[in-house]
Amino acid sequence: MSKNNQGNVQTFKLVVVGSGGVGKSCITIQFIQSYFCSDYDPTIEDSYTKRLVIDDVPAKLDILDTAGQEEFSAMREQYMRSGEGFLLVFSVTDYASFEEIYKFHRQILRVKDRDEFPMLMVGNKSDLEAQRVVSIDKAQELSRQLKIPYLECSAKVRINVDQAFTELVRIVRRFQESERPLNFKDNSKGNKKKLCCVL
Ligand SMILES: Nc1nc2c(ncn2[C@@H]2O[C@H](COP(=O)(O)OP(=O)(O)OP(=O)(O)O)[C@@H](O)[C@H]2O)c(=O)[nH]1
Ligand SMILES: [Mg+2]
Repeated sequence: MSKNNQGNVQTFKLVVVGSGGVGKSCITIQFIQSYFCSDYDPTIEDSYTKRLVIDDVPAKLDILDTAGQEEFSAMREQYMRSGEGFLLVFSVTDYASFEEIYKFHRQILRVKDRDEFPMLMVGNKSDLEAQRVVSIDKAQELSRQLKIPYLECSAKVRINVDQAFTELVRIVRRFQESERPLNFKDNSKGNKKKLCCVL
């Protein structure tokens, strides 16, 4: 469904989570403003909006760039409650940030009280190949285990940045589609088959 009841473009509330320093703000700023900032300025919380067309359907993205630093972790539950889709970001140069993905994943499912929820795992800083400590194999193993897709990106050289956000929107759309009550899904098929039972 591209438009809501008022005929407006559908808004997607996306949240970028992950440990401190993995590049959440750089990915978000690269996506929104098309530049890379090499200074590290820890985030408390920033929000951005972007309108774009994904698979021929207009969308408005409300993106929340969150704090990775532990001292702000008390704010997590609140943004997890309102998020409709999550980018789980780690750095391929920081093994501890990769291990944290489990925790973010588990906390989101707990807050949502669900077995699955729209998420995409992102391994950032793929430009720093010489400093890589998380192999693609290892990341894909976790991706299969958590049942969420995996993408490697570089905010610095702008690889897979747009893809991360657009893919997440697709995941959210598929999820919302599957959540819709059956009778709203497709009215074009006419009468549903009647159930019959043989006595
Ligand atoms: N080489 C390289 N450096 C990156 C990349 N993305 C981010 N960085 C650098 O990593 C540092 C941290 O980036 P941020 O985007 O501020 O990290 P963050 O995840 O937002 O950190 P918090 O706000 O504290 O949670 C900065 O010095 C960035 O320049 C990348 O793709 N490649
Ligand atoms: Mg930040």
